[in-house]
Amino acid sequence: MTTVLKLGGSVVTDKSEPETVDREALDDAAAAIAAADTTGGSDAVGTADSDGLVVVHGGGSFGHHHAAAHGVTDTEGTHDVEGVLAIHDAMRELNDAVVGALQDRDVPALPVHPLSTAHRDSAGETTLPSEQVETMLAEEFVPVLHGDVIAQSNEGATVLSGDEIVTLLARQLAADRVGLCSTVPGVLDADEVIDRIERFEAVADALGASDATDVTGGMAAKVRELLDLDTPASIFGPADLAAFLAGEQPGTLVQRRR
Ligand code: IP8
Repeated sequence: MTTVLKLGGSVVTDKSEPETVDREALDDAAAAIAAADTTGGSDAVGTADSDGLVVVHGGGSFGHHHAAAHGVTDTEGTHDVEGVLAIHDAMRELNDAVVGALQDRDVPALPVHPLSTAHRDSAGETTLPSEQVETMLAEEFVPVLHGDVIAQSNEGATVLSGDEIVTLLARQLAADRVGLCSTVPGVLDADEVIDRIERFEAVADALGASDATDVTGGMAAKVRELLDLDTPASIFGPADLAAFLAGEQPGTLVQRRR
């Protein structure tokens, strides 16, 4: 069983204070991961080589304000090397905290920094080689990736979000499960968690998105990308992380009807 889990930046950081880890929330997440079988378990499915858990985390109060300060987005790049390093260093610091919290709970976590492995072409197509992650999984480590800046042809460097990493890895690893742990308990329709999403059009109104193009980003963009995956994806809050890792489907299940 291969699982790709994203810990949202807002879950593990205090977004009201620049570069502040939410230690309690991070430790709770690390404890839930430590209690789960991260090596795939005896009922593992899929190829033995890729069994296990991959963790990806977002930027929260670390990457985003540096990216904004340097005018860098996922499409607008910079050639200012100090700016690129400021964003990357902030994300590396948060990654150190996440890896450290997992190691403190005896989870065999190892950092993977996308700046050193990924790139984009001038059309915005991202390449994130997964062999390193697959080898770590085969050796029973838990790779921990993060949203980052990466080199992009003709743009200098642009932002690679944790969400894009999740969808790229889910495809490349042929993951069995995807989980997005966010600050909300699922995709909400007037404060009610939607159990299951099979078509974007069915929830476009609730997400405040247009049927045609998604210009709102946020939850609407997440749902669209997850619907394009073959892998079932759950969106849930921190209180449901242990249940997700135990194999349940808390929050909202996003899976296109095929
Ligand atoms: O929070 C963004 O990752 P996200 C990372 O998953 C940076 O969108 C560098 C701002």
